[in-house]
Amino acid sequence: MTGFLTRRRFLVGGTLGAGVLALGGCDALEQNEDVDAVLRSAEKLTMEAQRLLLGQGTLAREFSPADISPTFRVNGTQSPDSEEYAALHENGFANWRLKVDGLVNRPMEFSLADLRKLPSRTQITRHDCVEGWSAIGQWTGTPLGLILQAAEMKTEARFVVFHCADELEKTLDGSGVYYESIDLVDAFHPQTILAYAMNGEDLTVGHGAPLRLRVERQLGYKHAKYVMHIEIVDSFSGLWGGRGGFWEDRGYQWYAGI
Ligand SMILES: Nc1nc2c(c(=O)[nH]1)N[C@H]1C(S)=C(S)[C@@H](COP(=O)(O)O)O[C@H]1N2
Ligand SMILES: [Mo]
Repeated sequence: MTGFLTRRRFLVGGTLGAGVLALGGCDALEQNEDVDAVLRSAEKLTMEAQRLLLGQGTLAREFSPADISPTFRVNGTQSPDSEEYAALHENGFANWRLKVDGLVNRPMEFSLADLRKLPSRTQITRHDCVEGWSAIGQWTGTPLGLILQAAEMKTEARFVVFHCADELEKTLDGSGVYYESIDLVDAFHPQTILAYAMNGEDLTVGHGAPLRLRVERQLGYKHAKYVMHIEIVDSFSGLWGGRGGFWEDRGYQWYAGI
């Protein structure tokens, strides 16, 4: 039953996106062509999401507000320590831009305000860390599929890579930049969102401000925090250790299904 309601909510969200588009001349939307392009493709995404749901679309379990954990641990990086990130944080991420490029016909850029104008999805899910702890939280953000649809991926596209602002330990080839990747099935899954809010508030630095991935059918380390740049690729062999993620390069599974 929960699953049914969840699907409805997502599909209603998509319809709403097309509705917003019909308003056309709204001032707030004229600022960024990339925002307009996302809205134009929202209806098509709804159709594709529906097909996905009728096919193999298993949803991660969703919970009620009463289930939200009173404390949600901050894990891995607590705060990226680069000067660039500090400067972005200092003025409330007003100068932060999410870049979307790689194997796309339309490279795009979004401010946080741009993302907030797009149709959003809110979900209460359980986060499971490979280290053995779990916590339930509510996440709100932009469906990743909306962004990818508008960027028009090329036919060679196979993976979505998330480049993050932080570095952890630098053990391999001198770099410890955090990054992650998922395939297109997970990328277009209705619960895969770029979250800018947690439990109804702006994402904190600890939890990945200003934007973090939620990919609910996989373990915690796939949920990249501090996402700065999304790159569409046909292979991740050329990136860092070549296994598709910071922890994957250090021996963890690339597909971390729960
Ligand atoms: N950029 C970045 N993303 C990251 C991490 C990190 O250290 N850096 N840690 C991962 C791990 S192992 C987990 S369990 C979750 C923790 O998210 P939280 O701090 O919001 O609990 O973020 C994941 N994403
Ligand atoms: Mo984790």
